[in-house]
Amino acid sequence: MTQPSTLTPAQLAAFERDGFLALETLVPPEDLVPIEEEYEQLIDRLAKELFHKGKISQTYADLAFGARYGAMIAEYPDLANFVNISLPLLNEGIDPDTFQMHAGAAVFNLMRHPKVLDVVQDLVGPEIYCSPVQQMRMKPPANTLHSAVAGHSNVGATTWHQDIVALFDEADDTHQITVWLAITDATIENGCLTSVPASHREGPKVHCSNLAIAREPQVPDSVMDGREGTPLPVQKGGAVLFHKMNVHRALPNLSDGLRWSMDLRYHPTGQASGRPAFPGFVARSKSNPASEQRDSAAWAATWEAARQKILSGQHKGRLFEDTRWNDAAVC
Ligand SMILES: O=C(O)CCC(=O)C(=O)O
Repeated sequence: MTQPSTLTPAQLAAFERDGFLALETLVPPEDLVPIEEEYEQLIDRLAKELFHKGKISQTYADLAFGARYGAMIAEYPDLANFVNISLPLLNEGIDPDTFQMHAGAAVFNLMRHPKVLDVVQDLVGPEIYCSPVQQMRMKPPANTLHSAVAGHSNVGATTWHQDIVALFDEADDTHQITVWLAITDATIENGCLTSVPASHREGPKVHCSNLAIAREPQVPDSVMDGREGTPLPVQKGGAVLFHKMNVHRALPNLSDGLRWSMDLRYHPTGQASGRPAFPGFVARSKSNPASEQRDSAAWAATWEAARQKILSGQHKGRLFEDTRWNDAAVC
């Protein structure tokens, strides 16, 4: 160990037993200020650009951040792409205008936050790769959602799934950990996660494609068999850690405010991410500290290079695994 363990033996045992661990607090809320400011500026810039292009009817400049984002996305559902921290998960129908993402410095700095990497190190060891399998989920109140995005898990509720389902089989042996980070408080009312304890020991589940949006695969009700899972509310700056086989979902946002989180994934350096078209980076290395990516602009450039490669047709193959364990007899 390069440093004292952050997770207690009881927490490590709980993660092993349940396949998840909720940390009521992890990143100090003051360390979330840069991302709040970065997104405030992003939304302000996008409001002006989208209004100028006639995509939204006004800039909503008089609204507070969450309400402004909610009003904009209600008019322009593709806004979800512009605020996300991954390129869209599309295998066909890619439109260069909306094949967008946000790769800002505050996002990068949170991915490398020492408190995040310390808990990841306790689970995967000291050679830590930050996977490109990552999402920013900004969820306005469910009753304000445009029908075009209501079924999209970055904006509306998230259906039951195991994280491994969205990875190509190159990552079947990858020791991937999800770190789900709450940027606002996550409550039962505003759509916190719920997870089925010990489901990571049950093997892969049938996932059916949700044809509404990007074919997001989900475990059908017939397979869930009435199981509701354990709700996992955490405070702003808190986190939930997941095993890649754990079955979980997020509840709808029934509050009148924004519910905001980011999910990050890490695995030991050298293992496959399961999403080869997208770039990850070495987040921490005990054996070779010089290999760590510490430059947010260089990291952003890797995403732009991937975007150009995909748009130009140089990337051969699908971007996103959306068909694994899709058993027609069940779906
Ligand atoms: O936040 C959400 O809505 C879902 C997150 C999730 O399912 C995940 O991180 O794997």
